[in-house]
Amino acid sequence: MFIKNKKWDHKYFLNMREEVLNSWPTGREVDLKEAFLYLASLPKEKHTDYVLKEASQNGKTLLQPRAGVPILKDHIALLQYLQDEGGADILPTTIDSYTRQNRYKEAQLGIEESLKEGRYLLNGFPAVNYGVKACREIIESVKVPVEIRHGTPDARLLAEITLAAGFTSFEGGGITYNIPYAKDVPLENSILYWQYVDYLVGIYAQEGILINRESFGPLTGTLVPPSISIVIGIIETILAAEQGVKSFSVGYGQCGNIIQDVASIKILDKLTKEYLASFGYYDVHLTTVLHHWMGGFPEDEAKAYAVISFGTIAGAISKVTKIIVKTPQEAIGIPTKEANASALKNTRQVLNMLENQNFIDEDKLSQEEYIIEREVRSILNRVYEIGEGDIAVGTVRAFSSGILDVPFAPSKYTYGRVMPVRDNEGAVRYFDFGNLPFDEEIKNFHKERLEERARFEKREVSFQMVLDDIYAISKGRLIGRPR
Ligand code: 8ZB
Repeated sequence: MFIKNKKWDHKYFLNMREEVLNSWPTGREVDLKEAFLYLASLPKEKHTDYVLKEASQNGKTLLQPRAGVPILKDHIALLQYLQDEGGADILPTTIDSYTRQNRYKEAQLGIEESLKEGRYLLNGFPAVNYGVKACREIIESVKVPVEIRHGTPDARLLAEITLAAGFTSFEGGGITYNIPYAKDVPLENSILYWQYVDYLVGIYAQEGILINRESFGPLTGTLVPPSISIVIGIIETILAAEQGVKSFSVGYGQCGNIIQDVASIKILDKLTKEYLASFGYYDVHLTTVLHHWMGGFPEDEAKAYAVISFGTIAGAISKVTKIIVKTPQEAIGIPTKEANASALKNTRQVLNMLENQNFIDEDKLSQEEYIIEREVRSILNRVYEIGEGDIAVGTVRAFSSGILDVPFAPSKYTYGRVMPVRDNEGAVRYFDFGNLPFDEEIKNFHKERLEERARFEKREVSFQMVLDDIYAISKGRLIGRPR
């Protein structure tokens, strides 16, 4: 195995960097010394880590939309609208699919054809093609920090260009931007590419410039059991910390049972901090992120708002640091700027109304926290063991043997046996544990919960239940009950 969870040798980084910066012309625009000065000259309000710190200290929840169009001036106007009209606290720049696959020639054609035809032929903003200088126009046109959001197994060049341009947060990770996004990129490769990104962020940190890194918690967005998402978030945090990252956000996708969602965010925060410390990383600023429901949405906009608001409730009660907001047009595709801003306002209203309210049954909450925590520890401790003390080695081995698994993932580098289903209260449980290293207490807990639902619905626990659950929310329910 060629990867290890070990801080890179600087010469090794510099050698690879030559190759990365020479792989597309705009790579040569990157000048690190000049970039340090540029980032240091930005007002603190444009630094994601500063804004996150202010929010977590004041118990405030920040809002961030998704947005990206291929024409620079349109992209700037879109972000300004989401900032001024929607009240976004952190802005995004969502990258197009060609760039995510390092297909910069096709992205270039996409820009040119979009200009010619007067409509967008790319599904996001191709930042590599625009290069450092053009990207800085974005940063200079808005008042809040901007994060790069994408889905790229190999984001080395994208990171070089956008960090130098003044984007102060960068989403992704070797696991979360591979397993749900690619079919045949070996996990070892993507972990290596992301160590490069984290090492680069570490170089900025040495200059006093804290770039925030964010893991993509929702994974496949399809009934991912909380413990799987949490384990992977913790691993990506540790891999990043080893390379020198000092500001990290772990994420979680709304599942729909409020108690489970609140418990998950609390355990995500608590255990990530605990494992960071136990691995000896004491100076990483950690924050949490909630993604509104990532599965299928109802087409009806009023119903979609209900799904969104429901997620916001869990975010408010768990005091999550940031919410990534879905829109009423999710079922249709990329939202209009108006729909996007409306969703931000809807989310803000729910958050404001829930300030200091808490109506969660503490017994149920601690029972849920207890089981999630036990599951996370079971998996993580086993990953560490089979990695013989190296979490990167353990991760690769765990994915090939099913000790770690992600449901419905396209990647052939997952075992692909684990299967989720909802219980009678809509919490996501395990229908098939695959090879996850759970003891009888954990397994029985899930079995009992599923039997309770089976009795209520007067049918067997079966794969049909799983299918019904996958479509339930888009059809107006949480649980896929028989008709
Ligand atoms: C994995 C993330 C999927 C979500 C949204 C999708 C979906 C993708 C853009 C976008 C606004 C874009 N998304 N690309 N939203 N502008 N360019 O990410 O709709 O909700």
